[in-house]
Amino acid sequence: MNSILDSRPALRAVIDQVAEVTGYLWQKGWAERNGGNITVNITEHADEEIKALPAIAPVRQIGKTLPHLRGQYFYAKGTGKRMRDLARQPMQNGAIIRICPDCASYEIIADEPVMPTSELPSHLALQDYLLETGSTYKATLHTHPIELVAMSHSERFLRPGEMTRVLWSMIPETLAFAPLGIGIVPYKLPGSVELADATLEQIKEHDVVLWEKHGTVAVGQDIMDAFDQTDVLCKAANIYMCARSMGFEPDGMTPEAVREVQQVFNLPTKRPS
Ligand code: 2HA
Ligand code: ZN
Repeated sequence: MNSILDSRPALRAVIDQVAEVTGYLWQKGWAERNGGNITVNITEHADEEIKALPAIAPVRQIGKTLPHLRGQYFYAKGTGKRMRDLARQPMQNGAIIRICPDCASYEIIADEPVMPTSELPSHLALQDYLLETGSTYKATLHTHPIELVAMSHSERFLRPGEMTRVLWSMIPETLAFAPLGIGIVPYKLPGSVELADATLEQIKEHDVVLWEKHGTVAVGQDIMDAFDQTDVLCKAANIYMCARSMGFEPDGMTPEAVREVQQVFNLPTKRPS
């Protein structure tokens, strides 16, 4: 079967990277069944031939009007599809969509009529914000990282700044690579517009957003970058968990050591929030 990727090596490379990352998500245990979802803005690869492609499924509503998305193209994981299947067959477990001129609906154009992720409102709200702010980020990743979700079951870690403070203090790299920390969104219905709105507010000031008792959302230059952001924070949570399993509350780096890393590496001197 013909694929939109045929004779488009640059677009194929983007989709190959998505497939590589979904393999990691499965291996890490973050992607049970159809858990998690991905969008990548591929508009820069939309040549005249792609722009002329007709819709292959009826137009569907996003649930939000997103004014910066007019005419933009995205690869989106399919709803109900497994990350581990996507790793082998990205175009059978995801699709290319085009945002319609009303900025409130979309159509699928390739390769197959695979309906996009149930979390499309959240993903596209973030993509709209990235375009609005002139960001070069293209990818959004929602996944279910075990240790971070476990921490979100504790009232202590839902307090503003507390989870960021603890994670930053586990290992200097967390601070260096996630200098804005992790933002918390109180529990909301998966796939809802309320969840999308709350996520957007938190991503403005954080590297990664944690949905209480559900999962994370990250944005990045590409999907590998979004994965790394999540992985760095999950590593810190894992160290915290290992210390607790050994029977003690970890001391954590001192506030002075944290400030020193912020200064030496020229990081934004943000207080945990
Ligand atoms: O795609 O993870 O939040 C399944 C989900 C919904
Ligand atoms: Zn989810």
